[in-house]
Amino acid sequence: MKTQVCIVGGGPSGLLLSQLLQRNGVDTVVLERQTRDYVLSRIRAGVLEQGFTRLLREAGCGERMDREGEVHHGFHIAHQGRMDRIDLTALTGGKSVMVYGQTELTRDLYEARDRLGGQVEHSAADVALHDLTSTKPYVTYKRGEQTLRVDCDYVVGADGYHGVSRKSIPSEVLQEYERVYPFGWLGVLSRTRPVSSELIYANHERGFALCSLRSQILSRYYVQVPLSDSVEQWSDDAFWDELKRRLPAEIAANLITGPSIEKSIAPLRSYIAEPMRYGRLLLAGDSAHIVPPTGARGLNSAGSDVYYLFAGLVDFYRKGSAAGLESYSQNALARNWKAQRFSWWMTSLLHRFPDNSPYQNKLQLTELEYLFGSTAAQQALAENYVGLPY
Ligand code: FAS
Ligand code: PHB
Repeated sequence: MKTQVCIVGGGPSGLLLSQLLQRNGVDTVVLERQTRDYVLSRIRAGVLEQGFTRLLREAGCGERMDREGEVHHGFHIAHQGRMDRIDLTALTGGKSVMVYGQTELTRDLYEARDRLGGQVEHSAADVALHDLTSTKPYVTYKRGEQTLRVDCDYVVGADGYHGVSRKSIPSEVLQEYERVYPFGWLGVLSRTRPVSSELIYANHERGFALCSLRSQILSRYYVQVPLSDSVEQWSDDAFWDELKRRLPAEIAANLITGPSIEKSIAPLRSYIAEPMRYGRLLLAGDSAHIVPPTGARGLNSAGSDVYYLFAGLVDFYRKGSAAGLESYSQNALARNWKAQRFSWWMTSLLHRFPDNSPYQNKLQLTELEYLFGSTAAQQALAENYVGLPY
């Protein structure tokens, strides 16, 4: 096969980029290791910033999101027995976020690729990248016993943290930065009415909790658990009881529980790799960076990577200018490091760190006191949560 841009990974990053490029006359092939059903079975992000929703609309994939998604103007932080609200819209001069599940937007992207006749190769095994420092890179992959080859101008690695793309950059070139947290998030999806119309992030001495949602009949809840926990240890009843312990009494009393339709533990890590470009390989999304989900930055950071890549590749093919691609790594890293900072700050603010000293625990509670005593501090939180400019 010959194409202009070969994209490894058919998650939201790879699909959104291929859709935007094809709508602007750039030919792509997407190689996805899993089946479409498997990709759509994963429950992940839930909050989209305006930059991401704009990109989805530009890709012709915003219609169901605008119909079924919920625009949120604020969220709550429960701490020390009280609940305070972050008024995102008032603090950011009118901005808001969209609550619409990653699973749904990925489904919308797949259906849009189908309508446009986009080429997405599923069950592409043993993907390997070749000649990345030449002007004629290529990608091979297996379908059954057959080895196929895709010749292209550029390879985009949108294959997530465990993908092959980042690992194709020589170790002497790649600089990795990482912070692993001593806990994970146990998440439950349930067909129940959400306990609150807006998200509630809870700092509790037993650990962090989050009340989120996908719709008015689909709730998403999380509790912080030790890394040593396994999902088998957590019955639904044990989860609901623990969640209630970590919420203000009046909220816990209104919690509607029900059977979990998905239950999983996600480890938390902060990770970023530099550079995000090596020769004709460009990394996007989780292949280059991971954040703890506390700040809802994960999928949204993938969005700005896709935006920069889309603009740079269209300029390359339409105007013959590689400037956007030359500056891609620098621009994407500048915004991603700010997402790393905010995600680390929100995680440090809201989680119980087992090795914290009493002094550090008091400092954390003081940080919350200061936050809700200072409009400037709340503005700083809000501008990051709704998304810094691209
Ligand atoms: P993805 O990992 O989504 O997609 C990469 C794709 O590449 C996958 O489909 C994979 O099958 C494929 N692939 C991997 N290796 C390959 C290979 N060698 N060849 C071909 N294909 C290959 N973010 C939030 O904002 N909020 C959350 O609550 C949240 N929860 C999360 C929970 C979990 C368990 C995880 C892992 C992430 C979570 N995230 C969350 C972050 C998540 O939403 C990511 O930011 C988002 O999936 C990034 O999308 P992609 O970059 O497309 O990577
Ligand atoms: C979610 O709904 O899955 C969600 C929302 C906000 C976060 C993390 C996860 O910060």
